[in-house]
Amino acid sequence: MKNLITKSWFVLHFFCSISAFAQNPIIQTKFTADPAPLVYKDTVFLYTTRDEDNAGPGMGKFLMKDWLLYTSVDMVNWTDHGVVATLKDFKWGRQDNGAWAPQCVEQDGKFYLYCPVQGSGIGVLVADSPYGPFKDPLGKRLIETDHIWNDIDPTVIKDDNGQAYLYWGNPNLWYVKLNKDMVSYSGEVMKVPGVGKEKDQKTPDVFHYQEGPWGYKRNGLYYMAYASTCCPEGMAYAMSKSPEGPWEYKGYIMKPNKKSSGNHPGIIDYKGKTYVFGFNYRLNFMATETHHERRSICVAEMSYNPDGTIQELPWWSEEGLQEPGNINPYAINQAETIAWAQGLKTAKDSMGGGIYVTRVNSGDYIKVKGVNFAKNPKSFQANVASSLGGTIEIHLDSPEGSLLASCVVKNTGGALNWKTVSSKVNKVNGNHDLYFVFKGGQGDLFNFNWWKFGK
Ligand code: FUB
Repeated sequence: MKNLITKSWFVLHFFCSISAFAQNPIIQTKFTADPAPLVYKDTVFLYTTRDEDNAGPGMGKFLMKDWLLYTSVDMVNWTDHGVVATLKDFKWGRQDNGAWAPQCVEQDGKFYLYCPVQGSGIGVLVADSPYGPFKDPLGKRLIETDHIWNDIDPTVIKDDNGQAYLYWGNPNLWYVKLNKDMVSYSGEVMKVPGVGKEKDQKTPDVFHYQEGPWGYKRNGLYYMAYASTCCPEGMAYAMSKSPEGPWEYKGYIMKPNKKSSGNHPGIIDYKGKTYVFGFNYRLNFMATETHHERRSICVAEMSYNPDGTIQELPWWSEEGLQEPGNINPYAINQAETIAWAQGLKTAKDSMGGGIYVTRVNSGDYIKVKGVNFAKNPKSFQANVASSLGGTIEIHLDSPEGSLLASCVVKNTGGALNWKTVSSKVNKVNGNHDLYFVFKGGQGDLFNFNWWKFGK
């Protein structure tokens, strides 16, 4: 097992050597899938599933044990918050695998994370904060059905009158009315007619529905986006005037592409634009020709026509979003706030600290997009921990761009023995992308917790 993990990491390290200007996929330090974005106050909370680095070869060979959280305030720099929930949070579910596509919704200041445990059913966790901690208030699955293996991929539509609906399923789409408490429901489990496979298998599914529904209400219209018939899956959608239907198929948001057996929509409006998240296998296929369920979340801007229908998008671009980024260099910035990373990983401090950047080897780098130097900085500070040591070089606008600072990291007495080191800075002003390029000898150089510039 250890060998497999090391090998997978080595491969990830190697294949991340792609364009320093790419923005898709948006997370490079882990394999992520099933994006579930939530806009809360001024922040995008992106809940994801995680494909383990050592998921074996073969289609459908998922290895998924926990759910992750990333946040962003500019859509291009994403902060890693690590694991937000795991299979262990559902004592009644299988514990070995099956942490599939979740969705988190906010209601009256509480956060409800609906999670499928594949083969055990759909559960719900509740927290007072979008960061968690999430707890299981029921101690059992939320939805009682006799088709437990099909009960995956929950999504919620909250109507203006306060009524919330939970939808889910593969290859059919079911729904129930949630009660006000958001952790119980009233009435029967209903199947959305015409969507998915009818019992006789003769009726064609005009919706091309497979799984991964993502429901929402916008300008008085109800939308149901979803992964279209496998495989490969595209992203399609239906619209309705009521959360209870009838739904009308409207076409593709993104056509299927043989590069990716799966896809899975998550859609938000944020700061005046609409964004659709999904995933591809780009990082996997840059490393190997073999299919592994090691997926990577991507994002694109999405537009509506005047009648509310959605304009079809091309396949995920490698460039991704070109939003400018919004980083204040004079505040403490977490090292795990990343627009693009080459080679390194993130981990949680087992001594009670937060997430930090680790497995930093010579030549690895982190890009942070849109750092606004309103004033010439006087110094650079980095919080690091190391037994080996190395140098953090800061370059402007590309990994080879002009050198802003060169900060030496010496042995701090241990991999979690955090110390703040500093260096002088060359003159800079205006808006720049920063590339933290790590240099040193062989092996893991140091761990990197946070950075800031002194005014
Ligand atoms: O990620 C596991 C499963 O694959 C999800 O629940 C489905 O939507 C598909 O993405």
